[in-house]
This record gives sequence, C-alpha cells and structure tokens, in this order.
Amino acid sequence: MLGFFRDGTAVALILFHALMHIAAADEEVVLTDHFLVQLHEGTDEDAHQLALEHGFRSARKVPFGEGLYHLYPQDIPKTQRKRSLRRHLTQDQRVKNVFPQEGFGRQKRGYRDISNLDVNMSDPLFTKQWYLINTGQADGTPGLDLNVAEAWSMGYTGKGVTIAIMDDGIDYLHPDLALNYNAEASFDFSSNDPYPYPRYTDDWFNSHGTRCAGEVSAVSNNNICGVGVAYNSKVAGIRMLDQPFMTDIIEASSISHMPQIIDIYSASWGPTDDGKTVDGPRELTLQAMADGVNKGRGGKGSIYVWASGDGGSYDDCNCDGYASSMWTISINSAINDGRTALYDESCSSTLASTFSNGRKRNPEAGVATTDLYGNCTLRHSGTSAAAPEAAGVFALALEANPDLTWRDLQHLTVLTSKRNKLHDEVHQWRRNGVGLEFNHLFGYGVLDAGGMVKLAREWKAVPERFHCVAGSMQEIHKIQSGNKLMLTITTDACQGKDNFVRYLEHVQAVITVNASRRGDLNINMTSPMGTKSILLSRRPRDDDTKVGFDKWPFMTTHTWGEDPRGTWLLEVGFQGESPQNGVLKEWTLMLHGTQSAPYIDQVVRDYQSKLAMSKKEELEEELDEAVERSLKSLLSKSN
Ligand SMILES: *[C@@H]1O[C@H](CO)[C@@H](O)[C@H](O)[C@H]1NC(C)=O
Ligand SMILES: *[C@@H]1O[C@H](CO)[C@@H](O)[C@H](O)[C@H]1NC(C)=O
Ligand SMILES: *[C@@H]1O[C@H](CO)[C@@H](O)[C@H](O)[C@H]1NC(C)=O
Ligand SMILES: *[C@@H]1O[C@H](CO)[C@@H](O)[C@H](O)[C@H]1NC(C)=O
Ligand SMILES: [Ca+2]
Ligand SMILES: [Ca+2]
Repeated sequence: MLGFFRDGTAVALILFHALMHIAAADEEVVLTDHFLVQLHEGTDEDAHQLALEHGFRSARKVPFGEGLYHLYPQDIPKTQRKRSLRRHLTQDQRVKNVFPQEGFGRQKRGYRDISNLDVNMSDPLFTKQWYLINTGQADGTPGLDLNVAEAWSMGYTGKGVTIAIMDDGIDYLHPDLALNYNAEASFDFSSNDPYPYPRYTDDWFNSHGTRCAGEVSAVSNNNICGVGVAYNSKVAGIRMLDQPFMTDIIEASSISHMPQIIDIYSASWGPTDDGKTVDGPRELTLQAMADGVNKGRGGKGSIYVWASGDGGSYDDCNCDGYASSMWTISINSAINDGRTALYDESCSSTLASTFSNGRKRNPEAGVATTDLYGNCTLRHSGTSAAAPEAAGVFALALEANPDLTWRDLQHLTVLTSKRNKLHDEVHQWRRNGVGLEFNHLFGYGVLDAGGMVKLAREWKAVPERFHCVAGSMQEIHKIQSGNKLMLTITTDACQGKDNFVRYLEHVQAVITVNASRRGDLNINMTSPMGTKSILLSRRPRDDDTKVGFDKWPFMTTHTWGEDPRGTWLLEVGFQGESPQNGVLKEWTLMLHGTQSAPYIDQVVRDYQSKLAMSKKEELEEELDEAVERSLKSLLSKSN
C-alpha cells in the first residue's frame, strides 16, 4: 500500500486505479524505458539488483508510496525499444506492480520548436532580448531562455501584479515604463519623498533600477526599447540604495513598503561581494521580512526575489544573509550559452537561475532593457539583471494563480526549473533523495515561465509548514588542517510531536565556529537520504582570524522534499596552502517543511471530500488527471 497516504487503503486503491489508468495507455502514447515499479518487499539494494538484472542502470526510491522505485535506463531516455521489458518486469516474482512511464516529458517540458513561436512585437530591442526568446542570437544556444512565449501565449502577461524594484530609483518618465509605473506604491527612502527618480551623475551610475524595471515591466508593442517579462504588470520604484550608508531602517522600510499592494520585491543588492564579508539583515529588516512573508499579500506572503551575488568563485552566497534567507528566493545567472558567468557565486541556498551577461565578447550578449533618460541599453549585467527576470516570471505565475503563497512559489520554482543546457564546470548536477535535480551554482536550474504558469493554474496550496529543531550540539570541537571534524545528529524530525517535519523545504545549520583563517574553512552537510550540501566553500580572500561565524544560519535548499529522519553528517575542514586550526562550538540543525505530502496527498484528499458529494465518475476522471499531473510534475524531473 502507499504508506504516506494516512487516509488508508481505500485511498491507496484509488490512487492505484489512477496509476493504472495512466499505465493503460492507448496506442498514441509513447512509452519510455523508465518504469515505476512497486516491490512486494526489499531494500534499496534489492531494487538496484532487480534493475541491473533487467538491464536498467539502477533504481531510485521515490517518495510517493511504500516500495515504489524508479527504474531508469543506462543512457539518455529514448522511447521504449523493447515491449518485452514490461512483460519481464511484470512476471518477476519480486514485483507487485509495474507502471510504464509515458514519454510526455520531452514534449511538454523540454525544448520547443522555436519556429512554432508566434510572437510579433514592434519593439526594436525585442529580438535582442535572447533571455526572453533565444533563437541563437548573439552566439547563444537556441531554446535556452525563460520560455516566456509559452506563458504569454496562454494569456499571462503580469496583469494585476505589482513588482517593486528596490534599488537606486526608476526613470518613471521613461516612455517604455511610464504606462506601467505604479506611482502610488513607489517611494524614495534615500531622500524621503514619494518620487524615486534617480539622482543624476555624469557617468549614469544610477541606471541600475531603471534597467531592472524594464526587464520586468517594459511596455510591449510600442516601438520603444524592448518588452518586459511581465509586460502588463505594474512596476513600483523603491529608491533606497543611493545614500552614503545603508541603515537597518531604510532596508526594513523598503522591504515592508505597502505589502498589501506590492506583490513582489526585487533586490539586486546585498553585503559587499569582496569575498570576505559575512553579513545579513539586521534586527528590523529581519522582522520586516518575517512580517512580509506572514502578513503581506493578505497573508499569502510577500515575494522577495534576491540576486545571489556578484562575488564570483571567491565568494559564497551562504555568507550573504539576504540571499541565504529562507524568505527570499535567491537567483543566480547563466549566460546565453548556458555557462556560468565569472561573477556568479555558488552556494546551497540558491533556488534557481535566470540569465545575464558574461564571458561572451558579442556586444549583444548582455541584457537588453530600458535605460536612463528614455534610452535603451544592450548591456545590463550581473546577477543584478537576473533577479528582475525572476520577479517577472513570478508575476506571470501570480497572475495565473493569485492564491499562491510565498512557499507555493518556491515549490513551483523547484518543480519547474530546468537544467536545460546549463553547464557548470566546477559542480556536477546531482539528484537529491527524491530525485530532484540540482546544481550547487544554478540551484534547480533555469526558470521556465511556461512550465510554471501551467502548474500554477492547477496548484493547491501546500500543507502547513512546521519547524523542528532536529538536534543541537554545543560542545567544543577542535578542527585542524588535514584532520577534518565529522559530527552527526540523528533525528526523528520531531515525529510524534505536533511539529513533526516529514517532507523538507528548507534546512538550516546554525553554526558557531572560529578559525585561524576563516576563509579556509569548508563545511559540508549530508542528509539521511545521502544528499551532500556544500554549506561553505573556501573564500581565499577572507582572512578573518577572530570573529568566525557566530550562530550563522547556513541554509540549503538541496534536500527539498526529502525525509529528514535519520542521521545527518556535518564535515568541517580546511582548504588552502597553510595549516589552520579552529574551534566549532555549536551546530544546531533546523528542519522546515510539511507533515503531509505536498502535491499528491492533497489531490487525494480533495478528491475524497468531493466524492462525498457524488458525481463519482466525473470526479474519478478528474482525479486521474490530477494525479497524473502531480506525478508528471515530479517524474518529469528524471528526463
Ligand atoms: C506583425 O505586426 C505588424 C504590425 O501589426 C504587421 O504589419 C505584420 O504583418 C505582423 N507580422 C507578422 C509576421 O504577423
Ligand atoms: C540618451 O537619450 C538622449 C535623449 O534621447 C540622447 O540625446 C542621448 O544621446 C542618449 N544617450 C545614449 C548613450 O544613448
Ligand atoms: C576560538 O575560540 C576558542 C574558545 O573560545 C579560543 O580559545 C580560541 O583562541 C579561538 N580561536 C581563534 C582562532 O580565534
Ligand atoms: C566538501 O565537499 C567538497 C565537494 O565534494 C569537497 O571538495 C570537500 O573536500 C568537502 N569538504 C569537507 C570538509 O568534507
Ligand atoms: Ca517596449
Ligand atoms: Ca556575496
């Protein structure tokens, strides 16, 4: 039976009916050589053995039921070559059920035929906006884009959604922005007035906010500059970066400005990216963020989108308390051929990526958008340019489903972001314990607007969130070069208590550690399901010898969806030329997530309550479709 359906056997049977329905495919359905197989009993090793015997590469346990395994083939998925594969599996004594997998994934969620796109915009820069529709312009890789055309073709353009750009102001007189400018929701916290117009300097230094605004909300089809990702959304300017020093009050005021009108806040700033800073939001700003996610948007939560940072391989965005916050969606960037940009920072808290400039000499490989004083530019850059693109995609999702909470949007990001052709030379793409593919730099991949709005339309709010302190280690532990410290916490994830966390969202490791050279410290954490998160990489420029990390909440998104029960391993060591030593004083493991399964469980519950109201057959069909969708959204990750 399907273990996690706490509602019992009947439900499990219904689900199986649904699964069989998918399996009982008609002629037109393409079957792949991926199989969902249920075993009578046995360990992961037995499943692996079974997979090998039938010519598969291996078997991976999947989380939506007892004894269910995904058997996957040796090479890149193709359509099923041997019909007999299924028969052999069905006949195997160890196997209880076999669910062949339809070949829908590549069509629906993969690359699309660019010539099928029918987007006709009069804006002169539109064809230079490869991040919207990448046809290979500027030496880019065709199809490597935000897939906005699909969302637009479904009618989602950001209507009714307001995005605030927290930056150095917005040229709201710009003819490509004026129409979409939300003056009522705008403010200038740098000079305390309602007009966030950028301060003039000879070098146009304060062009950042205007460029970001155009990426989100530039008006379409008006013969001016380009087109925003959410070209019918409203954009608000929150000027807050243009004064000699930042203060907690300015940050907090900006982040909490009009949370019932502003839906999404986009931030392309943070602590200095010098590779030696460890800093984050102060007291008021933390409180403002907490209030935002709990009370903003009528309680559904303000959406905070954050650029992961421009510190390059010398920095680690987990040392940036804004980007690494659970309440922000931290966005990294890929360049137009899928490589990392040289300024990209990597860290385990990044959720996904969009696009920006870098490496390419081609003058049109930058980000085309609006610029100061009515101009346009082809050269917006950095992870600064990446965050607003994400804000635009989220605006499309919020239009598709205004009920989405801040957490729903993170789940949607995890499920629909794509590896596409992203390529990180340093860190491999890996799969976590529930099969979600991620990368240490790109997160779960590049945002896919079409995929996101499709899933958003049908989305049911995820179950309630719980918080469990899985364990805390407060003793003194010495660390030395060449002799890394290994600690474990074994946890039941508060099972049996009200705050049991069974399906993870974010995980935080609160760590106090000092070192003779902080930058040489290197911390990894491995979950019970075997997913290793790099919590801290070497930062060669960080020569701190005193402060270390004081109760610093390192965050990982890489264990999303996993079962946190079991033993967590923390490894702390040094990398670098000279021998170092240090002392770890605390490791507290905090789990955040849900008790009941997101996605499928809800579908079944909804179905049950509806069933009580009759119209059985119709509903059964609905359920089939709903379960199919849920499974597809999860399993398509394995394509
Ligand atoms: C695009 O729109 C313009 C102006 O509306 C029109 O003249 C042109 O024929 C259109 N092109 C296509 C390919 O539809
Ligand atoms: C910006 O626009 C102004 C006025 O339209 C124009 O005079 C100027 O040359 C433009 N500057 C750049 C750098 O394109
Ligand atoms: C780290 O902290 C310990 C205990 O508080 C202290 O004895 C040690 O000198 C510190 N080491 C460094 C490198 O600051
Ligand atoms: C952490 O993981 C990285 C990448 O796998 C590895 O290079 C490094 O040595 C590990 N560090 C520790 C302290 O285990
Ligand atoms: Ca335009
Ligand atoms: Ca940084």
